[in-house]
Amino acid sequence: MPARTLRTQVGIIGAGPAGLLLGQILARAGIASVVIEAQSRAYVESRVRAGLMEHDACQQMRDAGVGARMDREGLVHHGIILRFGGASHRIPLTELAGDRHVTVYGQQEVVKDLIAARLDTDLPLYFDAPAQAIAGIDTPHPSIHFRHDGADHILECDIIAGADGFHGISRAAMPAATMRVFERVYPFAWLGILAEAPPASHELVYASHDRGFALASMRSPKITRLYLQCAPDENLADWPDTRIWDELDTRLADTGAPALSRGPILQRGVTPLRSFVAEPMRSGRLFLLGDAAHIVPPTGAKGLNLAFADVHVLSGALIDFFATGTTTGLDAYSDTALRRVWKAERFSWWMTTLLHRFDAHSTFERRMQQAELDYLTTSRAGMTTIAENYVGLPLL
Ligand code: RFL
Ligand code: PHB
Repeated sequence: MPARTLRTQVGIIGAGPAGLLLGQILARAGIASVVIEAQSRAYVESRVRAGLMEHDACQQMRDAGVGARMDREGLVHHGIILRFGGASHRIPLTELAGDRHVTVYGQQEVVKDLIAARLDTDLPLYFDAPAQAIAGIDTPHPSIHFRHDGADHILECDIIAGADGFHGISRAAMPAATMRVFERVYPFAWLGILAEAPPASHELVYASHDRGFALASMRSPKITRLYLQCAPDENLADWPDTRIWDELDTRLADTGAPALSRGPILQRGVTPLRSFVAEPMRSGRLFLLGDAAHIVPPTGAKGLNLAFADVHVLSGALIDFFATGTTTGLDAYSDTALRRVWKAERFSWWMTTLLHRFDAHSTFERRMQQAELDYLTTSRAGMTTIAENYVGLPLL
């Protein structure tokens, strides 16, 4: 059977936060797109990942007309807690970072809101439609080859947005000769759980402990999200529920704070930690966004926010391009996006290095971490550095 040929202005590979937000902003500007997603709708709507949105990322949701439920249900936070040596130290984010705050709102809720908005338009979003090849990126009409409903499809476009995450096909379609990759793989991972238990703290707690890092986050007043530093090849079968809770209690201990409430564990998983940047983020008519171009370790809560920041830069450039034919914004996309990407990479790497236990560290290096934490939490300048980065650097 011959392949079915479709046409659009922007072909978007991936219905994660990056691809969906891009499609939504373009739709509101009258620009047609087709979104192609390898997985099912149920799968992408239930994938538990990020939870923390920067100040400007929330505004991007509102500006795209999808902020109403986030504003109703999201939890606004004005501070975070750094916990070490058994004591808690609050970083007053809003006070130090120009009246900006962060919002706890699960990534799958962001994805659900964006999918619902997409389905309200008559623009196509194909689930269970893996892109298999990208062709003609150096021509005015590149194309995406994908499978859907047992048939081959070819999507002809003016522009391709590769928003297909770290394991997608878009980055691999960039010419290897001009691409540079920068990478750090950390010697640990995070064991994450979602539990039906009220959070013990109203604010997120980042704990540095001799046994390893731990993080207490949340999704709602009834649901906690908790993480433990573990080995990269950690076997979940070795972690019955009581071991997970006991280890969280040990690492998150603070005599002055309430203990964790325990409850049924609804979801669990192990996430490796990596820093990764591919440069440039554009070749010809193919533009990479989000995790397809860069990965940060989750310690700084930057991945989703960085994907949104890429969308901000690319959507502006595409709106100009389709309105006037100018390529100025498109030509500047990679350099503009990368300036912010590298600063988020730096913050995420620094928070990771500051808070985790490294087996290769000597006792001297552990003392350096403790002295740095002590400095940061007692200096207004130190706390301001954390606050400014945590609420998010300005969009470019
Ligand atoms: P995504 O979300 O990976 O979406 C890519 C989509 O592309 C699809 N796809 C394809 N579709 C068609 N054809 C193909 N050949 C395809 N190959 C792949 C995939 O199925 C998928 O639906 O990338 P995007 O949009 O760039 O979004 C990035 C974010 O998902 C990611 O950065 C964050 O989740 C990272 N992250 C966090 N970010 C934050 O900003 N704040 C946080 O608090 C935070 N916590 C986290 C995190 C990531 C975590 N994990 C599990 C990696 C916590 C964790 C545990
Ligand atoms: C989360 O709630 O999933 C979360 C929050 C903050 C992080 C990472 C993950 O730094």
